[in-house]
Amino acid sequence: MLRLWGRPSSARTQKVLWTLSEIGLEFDFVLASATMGPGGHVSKGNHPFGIVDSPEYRSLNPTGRVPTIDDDGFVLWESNSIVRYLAMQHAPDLLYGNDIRTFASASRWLDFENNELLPPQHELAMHLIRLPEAQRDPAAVEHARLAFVKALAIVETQLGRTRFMCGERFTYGDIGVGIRVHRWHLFGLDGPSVPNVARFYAEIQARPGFQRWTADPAHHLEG
Ligand SMILES: N[C@@H](CCC(=O)N[C@@H](CS)C(=O)NCC(=O)O)C(=O)O
Repeated sequence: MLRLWGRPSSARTQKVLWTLSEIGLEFDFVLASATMGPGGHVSKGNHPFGIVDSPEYRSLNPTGRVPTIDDDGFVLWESNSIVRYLAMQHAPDLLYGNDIRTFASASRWLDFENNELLPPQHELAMHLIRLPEAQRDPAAVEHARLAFVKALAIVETQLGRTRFMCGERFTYGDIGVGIRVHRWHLFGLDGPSVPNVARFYAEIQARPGFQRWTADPAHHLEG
């Protein structure tokens, strides 16, 4: 059976969890992290899930980060590569219409999520939630908020042209953006009106994969 190492509060792990759920693959989920544990972030004195510092895990993933998968002996890390692999190996029709250009378009939006939406949102998570209050910086929050809003405008424009990020049907390119839109909504910060994003957000919230692994606010707001 496929095995996944990660943690539920990791948006990168959630990309893999949501993908697995869309496909309907059964898997073992091994809780692993150096920075988060059952009680929250280690900066608040909590014990981490661990595993990632063990020689066994490092032999699978030398970065010591999550997520990692083992699919019947094929080991892979880097969340976006895992999502692409799962789509190609297990569900090309479902996740990109078995079409190379749709695959490439979805791959682009996954990279955009990683490069443009993730960095400011990571800053927001640290300075709004994860760091001890004395270390939180309102200027860092404002800087990250503006950077996120700028990237979100690009998503808004795309969703004004197409129902989903890559056209009229759901693809794996919607997963990364979908998680960031959800987390942004939960943060409750000021931002411009984005009606196309709102329509998209309502659509993805109806998907069982979103509901199972991404919806729970605790996976975004606790740390
Ligand atoms: N580029 C890597 C980054 C992996 C990464 O930074 N993962 C975070 C969780 S989102 C992590 O391992 N944090 C430390 C930990 O939880 O031990 C990927 O996309 O998989």
